Amino acid sequence: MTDIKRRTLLAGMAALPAAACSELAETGPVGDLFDTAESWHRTAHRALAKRQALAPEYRPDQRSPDVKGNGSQTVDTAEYRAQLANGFTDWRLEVRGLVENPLSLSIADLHALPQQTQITRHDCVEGWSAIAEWSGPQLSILLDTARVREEANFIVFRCADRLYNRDYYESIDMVDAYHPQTIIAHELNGAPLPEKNGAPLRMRIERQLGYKHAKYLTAIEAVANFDEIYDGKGGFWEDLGDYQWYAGI
Ligand SMILES: Nc1nc2c(c(=O)[nH]1)N[C@H]1C(S)=C(S)[C@@H](COP(=O)(O)O)O[C@H]1N2
Ligand SMILES: [Mo]
Repeated sequence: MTDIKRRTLLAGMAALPAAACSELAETGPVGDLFDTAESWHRTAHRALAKRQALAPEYRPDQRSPDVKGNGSQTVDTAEYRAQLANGFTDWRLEVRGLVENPLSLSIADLHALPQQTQITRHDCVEGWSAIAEWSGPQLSILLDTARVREEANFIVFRCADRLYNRDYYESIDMVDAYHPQTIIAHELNGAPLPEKNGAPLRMRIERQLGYKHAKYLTAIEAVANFDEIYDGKGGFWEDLGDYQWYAGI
């Protein structure tokens, strides 16, 4: 609840002796105020509950034969080639920005965390989907370990690749960041993430469309707003004006 809503609700209640509440709350102006705050709270709670709902999960036999590579299918640098050739032993994932305890993690560090496996459907805004099994630690574990500061409102994902001469990046709010199915995937269908699907690390944000699922992940950044980040709209496609920031499904 916002401070203004809370104050409005409390002021409405304090204006009356307790005994008068039940009669007046039905009809008078105080009742209207109380009803408004009540229904606001109910609506907000329902909206939040909807955002926190789980995405459907599928059986192994429902998996698609392949998940095609879309957008970038590799990172076109000598450094990435070298990393791919040596099994990404030098890849680092940073957790930084508005956090008390910045992290720099290797792929082995991510393997050492509790793992989650989920079979979900990827929906691309271009009109195709694919069901696949993804594994990796929950983003919430990293955020809790890094201790995200109170001022942070969004989580930004930085990627190694460029598309149309721009760095790919995306962002989500804290509801999706702490959603239990939001994971940093290092495996697809039980094997290390293929190059075309974002090796060695990519996001799975199961309540959002495909373009939010950042591939070739290099850093996770907690921010208050997007003012300092590229064109300030919170993502690669958003900056281009092609797709909306909120891509909930
Ligand atoms: N770094 C990066 N992440 C990305 C993209 C990209 O081009 N670069 N494309 C996005 C889009 S539009 C989709 S649909 C999915 C595609 O994931 P896939 O290649 O595993 O099918 O990745 C998303 N994440
Ligand atoms: Mo997409």
